[in-house]
Amino acid sequence: MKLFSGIGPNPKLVRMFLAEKGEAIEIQEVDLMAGENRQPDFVKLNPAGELPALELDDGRIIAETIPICEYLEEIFPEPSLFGSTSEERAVNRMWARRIDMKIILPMTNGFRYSEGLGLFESRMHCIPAAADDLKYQATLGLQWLEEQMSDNQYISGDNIGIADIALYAFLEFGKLVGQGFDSDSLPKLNSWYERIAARPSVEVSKHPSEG
Ligand SMILES: N[C@@H](CCC(=O)N[C@@H](CS)C(=O)NCC(=O)O)C(=O)O
Repeated sequence: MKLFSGIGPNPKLVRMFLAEKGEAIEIQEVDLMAGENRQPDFVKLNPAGELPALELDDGRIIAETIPICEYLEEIFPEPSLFGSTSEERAVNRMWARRIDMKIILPMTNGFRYSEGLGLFESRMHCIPAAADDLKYQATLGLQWLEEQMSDNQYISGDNIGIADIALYAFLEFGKLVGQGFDSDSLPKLNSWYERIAARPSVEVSKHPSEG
């Protein structure tokens, strides 16, 4: 099994997920900045031309970050990061989906249509006029999340799960690209962020370019 990985929050999410499980698999670096993921050799593997992608031992490819994590959860069940019961799994998936829709999608498109335009305009249809509104939508998503955060240590309850890992990978990315969150107005989110940032999996899953 081999993970096609590279710079950026989606591959980071999968590396962090593996690190939380204490698993290390073969990693093949793909040069996202140079657009290697959009070249025919890679597009043959993942027609979406995006990272990450997971190559199974029989050569089949699984793409899309959350389905990759769901597969890894099944083959490396402990510790569970999706939940141990049907109800826990539903709650984890619910939060991961909310974070995806309300925060990750507007944040990443906001980046691609502004600071990332030079990199992305030849790769996809970009809408520069939408960038500021998308970034604002992501901040509204974070404000909404702050209001939902209870006294739980983690997004879905008492244990770290897929929703925490997804949110962390993208908030770390947001900080790098001018979409850092306002820690004063989002104190619960900030405490949560510091708690996750201190986990060994954050260090273990760093991209080689981070030193
Ligand atoms: N829907 C995909 C999104 C993957 C994605 O956007 N990956 C980024 C890296 S974080 C990428 O490959 N960007 C380079 C490109 O689109 O050319 C998933 O969930 O895996």
